[in-house]
Order: sequence, then C-alpha cells, then structure tokens
Amino acid sequence: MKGITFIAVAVVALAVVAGGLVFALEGRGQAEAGGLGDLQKQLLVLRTQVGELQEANEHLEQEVSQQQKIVGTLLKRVAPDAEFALAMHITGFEGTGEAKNPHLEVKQGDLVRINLTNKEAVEHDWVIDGMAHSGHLETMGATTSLVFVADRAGEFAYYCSVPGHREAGMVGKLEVAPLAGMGHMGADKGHMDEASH
Ligand SMILES: [Cu+2]
Repeated sequence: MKGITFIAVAVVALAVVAGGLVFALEGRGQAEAGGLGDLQKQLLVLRTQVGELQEANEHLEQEVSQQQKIVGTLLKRVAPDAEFALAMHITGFEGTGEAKNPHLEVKQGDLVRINLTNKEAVEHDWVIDGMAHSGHLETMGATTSLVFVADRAGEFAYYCSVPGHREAGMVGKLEVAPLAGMGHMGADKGHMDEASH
C-alpha cells in the first residue's frame, strides 16, 4: 500500500510539473524559439514518465485487490470462532428467531463469520467502520458470507451503509470482549476514554 501511495504522490507531483511547463510554454510564446524546443522535449519526457507511473499504479492496485481476494478465500476455509446469520430488511437485521438487530458478542481476536441474506429487492450491505464490510447485496435472495477478525475490543455499531437505511432501523451492536490479560492494551480508544472516567 505504501508503494501505491508513493507512486500516486509521484504521479501528482509530475503532473504538477508538467502543468507548470505547459504554462511556461504558453507564457513565452514565440519569443524564445530556441528554449521552446528544449522545454517541449522535457515536457514530452515528463508526460511519458507520468504515463508509465500511472500504469505501474494500476498494476499495483490490481495486485493488491488480487491479494485481498486470496486472503478472503483462505479465511472462508478456516472454521470461525463465532458465526451469525442475519436476514436483511430495511427495518433491521433479523437473527435466527430473535428480535431485530441482535446484540452480537464475540471475544477479541475471534474470527467472525456473518452469513447475510437480502430479503428485499433493495440494495443492502453490512458494515462495521474500520473492521468489516460485506460488499453490496443488490437483489432479493442474494447471499454472502463475510469473514473478519474482531481485532479491537469495545462496542461497535454494525449497520447498512446505503443512505437512509441506518436511520430506518438497520443498525445493531457488536460487543468485542477484551482478551484476558491484555487489560486495555488492545481496547478501542473510545472505550478506554470511557473507562478512565
Ligand atoms: Cu440497507
């Protein structure tokens, strides 16, 4: 990821330099015909470099997304420590034979699997900020299994990120109990602040 950031910054920097040169070329007009030729050559070189960096950037992004798919596939083969099934309705997530938006409890470090089924012809997803995202389930009957590691202790909202759906009721809580012996070391920062008062 650092490589992508570096290349992205380099692309932007080169684009700025190239833009500056275009501006310089326009400003000088025909007055300095000799210098103009050199500037045009430099501009051509810079444009080529920008193109090469953009291409490298795309390759890296493809590679990262490929790696993420592989990790996702591998995680699905491992038996989860906790597993929940949720049916997606605009009025809330339904657990098996429970009230809407069940309070989910896991331990820090648990591999959690969420089995989702969309019960409506409306797009839904399942998100915990910074921890998990299911991707969008767009059609009635669509299913997906989301696997993630509950790496931080604390209370986290799970919700549907489609505009208006959280407000309509698609929100619940995941409680991650801290690992024994870890104290607040791995605790969520917001949780730590609360505990210290
Ligand atoms: Cu939704």
